[in-house]
Amino acid sequence: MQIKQDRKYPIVLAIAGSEPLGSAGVQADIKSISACGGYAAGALTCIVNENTTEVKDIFSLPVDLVTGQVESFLGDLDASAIKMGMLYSAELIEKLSVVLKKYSHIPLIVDPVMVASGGEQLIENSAVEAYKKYLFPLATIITPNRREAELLLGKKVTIDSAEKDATALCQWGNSVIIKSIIAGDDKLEDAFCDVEDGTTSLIMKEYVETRNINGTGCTFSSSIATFLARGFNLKEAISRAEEYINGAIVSGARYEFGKGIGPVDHFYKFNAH
Ligand code: PXL
Repeated sequence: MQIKQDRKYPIVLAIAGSEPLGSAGVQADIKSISACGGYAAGALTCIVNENTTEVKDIFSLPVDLVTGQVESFLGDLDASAIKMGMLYSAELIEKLSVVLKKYSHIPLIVDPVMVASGGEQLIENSAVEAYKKYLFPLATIITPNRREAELLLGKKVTIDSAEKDATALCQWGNSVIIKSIIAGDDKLEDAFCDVEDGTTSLIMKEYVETRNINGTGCTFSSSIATFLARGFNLKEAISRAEEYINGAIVSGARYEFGKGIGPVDHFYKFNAH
């Protein structure tokens, strides 16, 4: 039988770090992309030694190896979206931006990974400015959490200032969603600014009582990347990604996992456990 070979995967290339728990980093990206209907690919930037209670060490891979992987991949394959996770150094951010500039037609989702869910710093100090100078101008959307947004803006982000802060974080020509701003006792809100039409909105989320939030940022940004890769517009991709991460957190809350911060349940729509 002759099989037609004209189908294209919605390929999402995650450029991110690895950690052994399968909760965060490229492992979380691959699970999230797969669960949301994309073809998951990954180029590693660093390897983190951690368990659920602490981040013990970070080994970054040689910059030329990281940029080389991305160049080889994109020179051969049409990615439908690229997601950037933990990059760690200013040098890597700058050199990757040189490669990615050649692929500006591909939606680029930049999760500016700076602090782990447990509060540990995951980035060199000089890298914060490098994000602004080199990567954000190339990004379709950036997805900082509240603490990362505060580091980027050099000010506190509260629910009263959230929409203004989101607008300020669009200054490089990118859209933004600031995640998990505290909005009262049992509420968190995400602040979204769509640079295309200048609209801002607050997305209300129910607070889920759980320690299992390691990799929520990776999972959410990969989910946005996948829905963009599948052809949804940004507003629709955000709304689908919000629904996906909420389900994964609620389902993951039922599991015991180590002594510290555990994972979300990426495959909650499919699993039998
Ligand atoms: O969740 C942030 C994050 C991203 N990438 C890697 C990590 C972590 C947190 O631990 O290890 C590789």
